[in-house]
Amino acid sequence: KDNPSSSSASNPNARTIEVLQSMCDYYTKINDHWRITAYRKAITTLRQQTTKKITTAEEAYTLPNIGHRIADKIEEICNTNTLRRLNYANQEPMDKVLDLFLKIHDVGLARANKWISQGYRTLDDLVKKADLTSNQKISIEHYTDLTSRIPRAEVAQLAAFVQREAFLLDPDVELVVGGSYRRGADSSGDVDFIITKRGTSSSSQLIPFMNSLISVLYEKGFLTATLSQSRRESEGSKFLGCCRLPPGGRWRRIDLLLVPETEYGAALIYFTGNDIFNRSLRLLAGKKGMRLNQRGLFGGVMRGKGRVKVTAEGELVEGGSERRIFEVLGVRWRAPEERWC
Ligand code: DCP
Ligand code: MG
Ligand code: MN
Repeated sequence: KDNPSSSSASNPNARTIEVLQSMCDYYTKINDHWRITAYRKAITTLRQQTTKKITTAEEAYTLPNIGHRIADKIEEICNTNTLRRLNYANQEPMDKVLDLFLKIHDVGLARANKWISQGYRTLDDLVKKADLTSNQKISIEHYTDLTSRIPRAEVAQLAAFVQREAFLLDPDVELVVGGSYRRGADSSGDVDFIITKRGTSSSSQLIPFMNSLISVLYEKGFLTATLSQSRRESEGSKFLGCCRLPPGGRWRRIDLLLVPETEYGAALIYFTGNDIFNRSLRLLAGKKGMRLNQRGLFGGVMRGKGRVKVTAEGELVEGGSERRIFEVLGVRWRAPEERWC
């Protein structure tokens, strides 16, 4: 950059290269591999233009390894001597670093800000200098895969893989993909399975099945990591992990949630979302003196004059049927595709 030794000092495109290099440095800081490569290639091309100053986007675009976006930037640099985008990037670089860190599994605002205050700016900084949990390491190691959206068709393939193995273990177990997939999304952040079996009234009854399923899925090379697994009924039995389509598919996040038949409807509502829709249903339940959570719709929770709280949660009004919960709440049935908020 401030290095006059190379041919860049005499290159008519020196200023353009300098500004592009600042953009490249910025993308390096936030680990945007794709853009880092694009900028590096464009800079290499410009370095080779030792006799002609490239001033228009049109000219730039005819050169090798310069795409439309960077071509436009080259024209902007020639017209204004800088880039608006660069000023913006330098004003809010920490927001970008924060976003980068917050996408790591088990990293919240406090942790991310602590790392920033310790001077860490890239995933590489974290790997080399920070004290990481094993989940954080996994999540950084497969950062690009795990933060990419999963195309709907791939969610369907992943689901079919799990459903097949589950059927072989116990044909009476039902597995539904909830989350954004059930709402009809084109792509999902993860695969959310809701698992139940007729005749169950406690999720602990499904734990032996879940343990067998997890071992089989590991044996088949489908599961690649366990991020957390709760076995106590009070926590709701669940498995959070990573998987891939064997052989060699991209790493994806998968959640398995075990629910007894008696709570299936409430769990379906909760894990289908979206979160805003859930919040509004809960609010509505509250207004009607009821309480909705992922285990059921409870009544008798109004305290005070004339009404006594029956149990910690109130008495169960409905848990098993999604449709019944809508009915009791007095709201029109909304198909999952209509639950975007
Ligand atoms: N959920 C919620 N409140 C939260 C987190 C989750 O109500 N704070 C519910 C609603 C979500 C569902 O759980 O739809 C699944 O959570 P995900 O984080 O997997 O979200 P989605 O599946 O909706 O979206 P994505 O495609 O990003 O996975
Ligand atoms: Mg999801
Ligand atoms: Mn999820």
